[in-house]
Parts: sequence; C-alpha cells; structure tokens
Amino acid sequence: MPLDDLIVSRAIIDEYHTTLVDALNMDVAIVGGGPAGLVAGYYLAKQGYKVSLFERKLSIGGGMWGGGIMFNKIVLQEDALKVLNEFNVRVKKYRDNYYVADSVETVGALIYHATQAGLQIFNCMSIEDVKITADDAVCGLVVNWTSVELTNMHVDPITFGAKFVIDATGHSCDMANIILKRIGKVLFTPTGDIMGEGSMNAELAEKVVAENSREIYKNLYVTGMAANAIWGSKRMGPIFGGMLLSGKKVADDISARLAQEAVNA
Ligand code: 48F
Repeated sequence: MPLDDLIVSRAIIDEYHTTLVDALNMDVAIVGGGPAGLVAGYYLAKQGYKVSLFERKLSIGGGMWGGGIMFNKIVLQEDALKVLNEFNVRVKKYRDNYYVADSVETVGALIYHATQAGLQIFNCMSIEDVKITADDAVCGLVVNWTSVELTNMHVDPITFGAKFVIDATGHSCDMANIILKRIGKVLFTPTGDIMGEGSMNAELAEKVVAENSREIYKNLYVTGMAANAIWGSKRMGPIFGGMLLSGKKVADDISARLAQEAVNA
C-alpha cells in the first residue's frame, strides 16, 4: 500500500490535538521531567488520576542521565529499592546500603512505566506562569513552547487547568519562584521565601527530602531537589534514592487530597 505524506502529517496533528485538548482539565500537572516528577507522575497515573507532565527540554529525565560527572551510574540506598523495583531496573549491590544502577536504563524505565501507567508527557514546553483562583490559590499552568522562550519571541501562552500542581523543576524551583514574583513571600516556609539549598551532605539531604516534599502554597506541591532548596536543606549529588522516595511521597499526599475531595463532592 502506498504511503501518503499528508496522512502522516494529519495523523500527528489529529492525535496531538486530541491529547492537548484532553489535558486542558487535569487532576495534577507536574512541571519538570526529572526523576522526582516522573515517579510522582507514575504513582498518580497508576491510581487513575488524570496527570500530565510538562518538560522544557526535548528529552525527559532531567539530571539523571549523567549520573555523577557523566559517569552514567547512579547510587541508591536500601530504602529506595522498594520504589525502584516497581520500575524493573537492574541494580547491583555495591556494599551494605549502597546500590548502583545504570542511569540511562533507569531514566528509560521511569519514562516507560510512567507513560504506560497513563502519565501524559509534553516535552519542549516551558511553564512561564500559574493560573490562580480569585483567592490566589494555584489552579493551573500557563504554558509556551520552549522555542518561543529561547528566541524571546512575543507570543502569548495558553493555559491548562489542574486541581494540583507539582513543582519538580529541580534546583531552579521555577514554580515557587513564580509565586514569589507574582504574589509575594507567601510560601508555607518559615520565611515565606525559598530558604535556599545548602552545600553537599548526602546523609542529611536524603534524610529530609521526602518529608520536604509537600504543599508549599495553596494547591502547589514540591518534589525532588526543589523540595530541599525550598525548605533550606542540603543537596545530595548523584545519590538518587531520595528523588524516588520524594516523588512517591508527593503523589501519596496529593492522592489523599483528591480522595478527600471526591468524598466531599
Ligand atoms: O533537575 P531534575 O532532574 O530534578 P529532580 O527530579 O532531580 C534532581 C536530580 O537530577 C539531581 C539531584 C539529586 O540527586 O541533585 O539534580 O528534582 O529535573 C528537573 C526538570 O525540570 C525541567 C528541567 O528541564 C529538568 O528536566 N524544568 C525546569 N524548569 C522548567 C522545567 C519549566 N519552567 N518548565 C518546564 N520544565
């Protein structure tokens, strides 16, 4: 059967259009496709929630691809294996409480299982603002193509609705920074501000990152490295167990909220 180039184009346009329109009203919107955002998306999608992840770059995976200094291996501690095992990644015990995985295999597995669970990923899109309600609660995202951002063209964005938003943007804490810029120092931190990331200490950083992964403003949650930066905790470098546990923790918190909303409705 002959192939028609225009049908190829039409298939892409039709299917992307359908996906985009379907995402206009979501339960959860995740900003950032690093390990924490992907794990959060996996657990939420697995429970049947409508969840999309927006990533600025062409490739999903954030800072996980490069392992440590581009040696593409990552280290995980024992606690995190229960999460990693859900993704069928091969791990090697290095010594007690230190496990090593291939970073490329791990990113591939996170993306595969998250999308198979129902997570919708939009790449090449940057979040430039949040949508807010009359009382300044977060209720969606303002989105543009990364190419528009990079070329600084004057093109207006479009808006998506979401009951909850997760800031999974890593060191840059983009969503928290948007709240500070637009609304002020109203974060749920002791200062209302981003408290700032401390220097490297894997032990201290990993201990608190899951606990730091929680609501930071009305309907806005944080996960991953952004959680430690916002709550003033340390950085951890190429140990990734905390990222996985953090993604699960934020998914658990939000699914509890969504379940409660369903009961109240
Ligand atoms: O940085 P990233 O991997 O965040 P993470 O999931 O993991 C952190 C680790 O990689 C590592 C670490 C822990 O061991 O210290 O750094 O917390 O992924 C964040 C993603 O968010 C995207 C960015 O391109 C990256 O892929 N991102 C950042 N800002 C935006 C964004 C934005 N405004 N819109 C869309 N995507």
